[in-house]
Order: sequence, then structure tokens, then C-alpha cells
Amino acid sequence: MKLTGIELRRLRLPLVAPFRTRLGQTSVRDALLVRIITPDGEGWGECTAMAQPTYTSEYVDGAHHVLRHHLVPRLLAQPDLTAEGVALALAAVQGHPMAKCALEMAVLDAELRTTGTSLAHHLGAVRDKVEAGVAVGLAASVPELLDTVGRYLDAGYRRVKLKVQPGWDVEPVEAVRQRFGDVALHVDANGAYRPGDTAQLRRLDAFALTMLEQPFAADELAAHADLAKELQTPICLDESITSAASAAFAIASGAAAIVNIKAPRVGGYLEARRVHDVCARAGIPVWCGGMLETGLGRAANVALAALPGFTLAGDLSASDRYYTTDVTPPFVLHDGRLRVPGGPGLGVDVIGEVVESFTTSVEHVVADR
Ligand code: OSB
Ligand code: MG
Repeated sequence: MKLTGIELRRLRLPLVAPFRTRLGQTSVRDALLVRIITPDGEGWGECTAMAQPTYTSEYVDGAHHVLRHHLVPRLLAQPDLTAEGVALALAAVQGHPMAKCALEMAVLDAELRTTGTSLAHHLGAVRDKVEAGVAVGLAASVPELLDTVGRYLDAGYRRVKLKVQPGWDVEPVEAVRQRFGDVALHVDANGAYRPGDTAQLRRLDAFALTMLEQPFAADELAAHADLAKELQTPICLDESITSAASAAFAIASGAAAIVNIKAPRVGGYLEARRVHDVCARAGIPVWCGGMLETGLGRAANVALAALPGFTLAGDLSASDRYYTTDVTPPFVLHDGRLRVPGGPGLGVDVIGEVVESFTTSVEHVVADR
């Protein structure tokens, strides 16, 4: 297909409750949506970069700039674009996987709509529902944390992930275990620890956690491999995994026993499928991470999580865990699961009035004729 134009749209979406991690606090999601226009229709994508460059180096203003000035012009210059060809068309630009992912997602949506195929089917889904998990941010106190976790379990979530950091680890984990018994529980450190913290991390072995996610910085692969030898709790990598190649290396070096797959972190849903395939061949379980997505990104994530290797519940929560009003019809829990959209493309349609009401800016870039 030949694109005729691309729209870059910023939205300001208040979260139902602030999400606090060591990377900062998010109270309002500064969302960046991409709409591509073709002679046959349109396709939507979401760039999940956060407001600040604290999770990875990407952040929403930077992503917007690289899209507007470097990525969108390259895509508009393609005479015959396919979703498979997006990564190659953008390969000259280094990095910026979340910005690239948004464009590839929009092209996949448009392309699959013309053939009536769902993204889930296209990626190789084997399930029509996926288990919903919930990520719980740092809390001000243990009683507040127990309150929050209790409400999510009552809502039906099948597993809970707690954010931890030095000074907020053993105590909250122990309290959650004591109160809620053998609920599926894991912790995510977002790189908060240093290799010298091994003794403290070993204390978490007492709580039968499903995994310890990203204890050290993204590039500390050798330290993660060393830690894995010292701990019973399996190590999962998030920030360290930037491609199928890096996943293969992390697995081979013993740094990851479990992989968190986020398509935006690896440059798109097609690379995410390759990460899944690498892990499946190595017998490494994977799960789908999240970044406080709107219904668009959530639809794509739920489709990805329907692949066979996604044997652990992901950070895939209902719309109302994040937003009072979502930009698509809301994702809701059915007995602790989310339905995989089966319609063409992403399988969800944005609600025009809702998108408009939250929009703070729109930029329309057209192709040269
Ligand atoms: O480390 O998984 C993470 C959100 C933004 C950036 C990084 C992370 C997260 C989350 C949110 O944990 C999980 C969700 O979307 O429900
Ligand atoms: Mg994480």
C-alpha cells in the first residue's frame, strides 16, 4: 500500500489512581496515537513511551519528534509499503523502538483490515482469552498496599506483581503473602538493585515468588546470570531484552529464566513474535508486559499474549484499572480473563468523540505526490 498521510495525536488521559514506581509517578497518561491513512482505509497505532526517559531512554516528546522528522517521512516515501516492510523502511534510524512500534502497529491494523484478518490470528494466537494480571505500584504504607491488592483480587485478577526497591521489598512481600496466601505473586525492581545487594535479594526466596523481574540495570547481563546462581527465585528480564537477538543471548548466558515481552520495547509486534519464538525454542516461559496502554495498545498486547508460549499471566488489566473512559470500548474482566479481539486488524475501533475530548494536539503529515 501507499500511505497518503499520517496523523500524530497527543492525548491527556487521567489515570484512575497515580501509578508510582522508582521511575517516577504517573497521574496522567500523556498518550501518543498514530493514525495512518491509505486509499483503502486507516490504521491506528499507539506509542507507549512514557513522559520521562526513566524506564528506557525513550520518552514521549522525543518519540514524537523522531516520528515527525525521521520516521514518518521515511514511511511516507515508501511506494509500496507492507507491515513486514516497516522495520526495514525505518532501519536506518537507530533506536526508538516505541516510536517504530507505533507505526508498524498502525500499518498492521490497516493491512489486516483489508484482508479481514485479526492481529491475533496473524501473529499465531492459540487462545481466545488471556489471564489478566495487575501491576501494583509502590505504596505509601503496607496497610495501603494490602488494601489495593485486596481490591484487585476481589475484582478477579489472577496474579499480582509488586514494584519493589531497596527499603520496600521483604516487608511488603511478606505482608501480602501473609494476608493473601498462595496467590500468584512476583516482584519487579526496574533495575533498582546493585550486584552487591545479592544477600538482600536472597531473602525474597522465602516467599515462593514466581519471579524477580529486572533486579539490575538493563546492561548488567553478567550480574543477572551470577545472581541466578545464588537465588531460587527465577530471574525475569524486561528492560534488558531489546530484540530477539538480545533475548537469545540473555537466555544462553543464564541471565533470564523468564522473559517479559513488550512489543514497544523491541520495536514492534513482529519482532515481539520473534522474541516469543526464540524463547519457546529454548523452553523459556514468557508473559506480556504493559505500559499503561489505552485500549489500542491493550488490544495488540492481548493478541500477542494469545500465542502459545505466553504461559504466564501478563500485565494485562481491564481498562478500568487505568482509565475511567478508554479510547476504545473498554476491556473488561470475565472471570479474571480478557477476551482476545477477533475482528479485523486490532479488532477494536477508537471512539471518535472520546479521542477528540482528550486530545491536546494533532499534527497531520501528508505524502509528497
Ligand atoms: O516495568 O513493567 C514495567 C509501566 C511503565 C513502564 C514500565 C513498566 C510499567 C508497568 C505497568 O509495570 C504495567 C501495566 O501496564 O499494567
Ligand atoms: Mg518491568
